[in-house]
Amino acid sequence: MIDRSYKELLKMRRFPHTWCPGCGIGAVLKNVAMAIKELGWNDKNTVAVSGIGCSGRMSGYMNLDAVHTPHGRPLTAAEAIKTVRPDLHVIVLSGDGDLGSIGGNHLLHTSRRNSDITVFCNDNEIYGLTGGQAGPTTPKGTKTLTSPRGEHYSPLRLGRILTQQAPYFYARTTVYHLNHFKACIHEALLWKGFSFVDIISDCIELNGRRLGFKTAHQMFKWFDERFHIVEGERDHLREDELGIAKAVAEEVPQAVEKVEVKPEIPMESLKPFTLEELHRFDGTGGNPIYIAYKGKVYDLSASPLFQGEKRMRCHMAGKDLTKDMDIAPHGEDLIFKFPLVGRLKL
Ligand SMILES: Cc1ncc(C[n+]2csc(CCOP(=O)(O)OP(=O)(O)O)c2C)c(N)n1
Ligand code: SF4
Repeated sequence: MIDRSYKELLKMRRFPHTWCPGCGIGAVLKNVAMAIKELGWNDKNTVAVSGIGCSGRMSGYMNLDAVHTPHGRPLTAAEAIKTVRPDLHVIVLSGDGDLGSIGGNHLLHTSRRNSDITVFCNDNEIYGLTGGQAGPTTPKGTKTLTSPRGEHYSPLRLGRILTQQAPYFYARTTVYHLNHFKACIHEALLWKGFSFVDIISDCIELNGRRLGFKTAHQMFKWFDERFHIVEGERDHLREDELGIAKAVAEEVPQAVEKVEVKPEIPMESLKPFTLEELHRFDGTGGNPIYIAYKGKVYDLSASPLFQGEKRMRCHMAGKDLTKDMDIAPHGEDLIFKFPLVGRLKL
């Protein structure tokens, strides 16, 4: 008997849904709900977040606490939820346009921060909801509403972007390769850290038909021609490969800063300068640039602050800057690098 208990996780009262017949989104929603059910997760411990688009409507059909964010912002909301409620499972259900275009910057940084959320990207390679405009993942040459002679630009390679820096989990699958698709969803949900499932899907009405496909099934066969499944541990995927690329955190060696310990020179052995004498060392007439700080005199002639046409800091040359430095403490680092040449005679 077929187990239909996953339907508890769907808001059945909202059905029939708004998606076109044959659209891949239904398969994404159903299989994510099935995987959540299999893991024993429920509306008490799982939250769904979406952006805007046909795909972005998915969270509204889930019988979970759900957030429907503005366009491009599901990752910000998801990361915030996970931050304040780490006990919850947080999933994002959205489209390639929402996540990769207007939400692209959030994708970079949420993945970089390795927030423990799982993203299901219904990647139909088009802006579906708004009528079939070319989106960030539209393959070059594709005829769309906004590129009737073929898309001019190369697509954003989500797989390359998301596997640049460990740790990462990036899976590519399609709505047609069902067993593979299910396995990717399952593994992504269990991954500790940021996981992204790039689900190649169809928008039959506003992309497929323009490309000449008569049915969604014809598009699925096209996915089968374009992609093949690769098994086993992978750290990267080629563009025609379906699989899981993952890597755990790299051990980044910490740079040890070498601090040069200069021997302390006794004050009495330093050359004494009165304030009047110090004023003469202002860089004019071939003189070096001296500055006094906390009773010691330093030679700042080599400092770039005093070089160049404008010699920007020359008003400070030949002076005792102790009081000025009290309000600019980082200046100490600048001064201490330079040779100590004397002391102030009080
Ligand atoms: C700030 C803002 N810009 C643009 C839009 C228009 N808009 C709504 S959905 C969408 C594209 C969604 O594409 P995708 O995420 O790929 O979802 P699909 O509809 O293909 O499932 C755009 C551009 C918007 N709603 N808000
Ligand atoms: S317009 Fe495209 S993406 Fe939107 S529901 Fe229809 S087939 Fe699906």
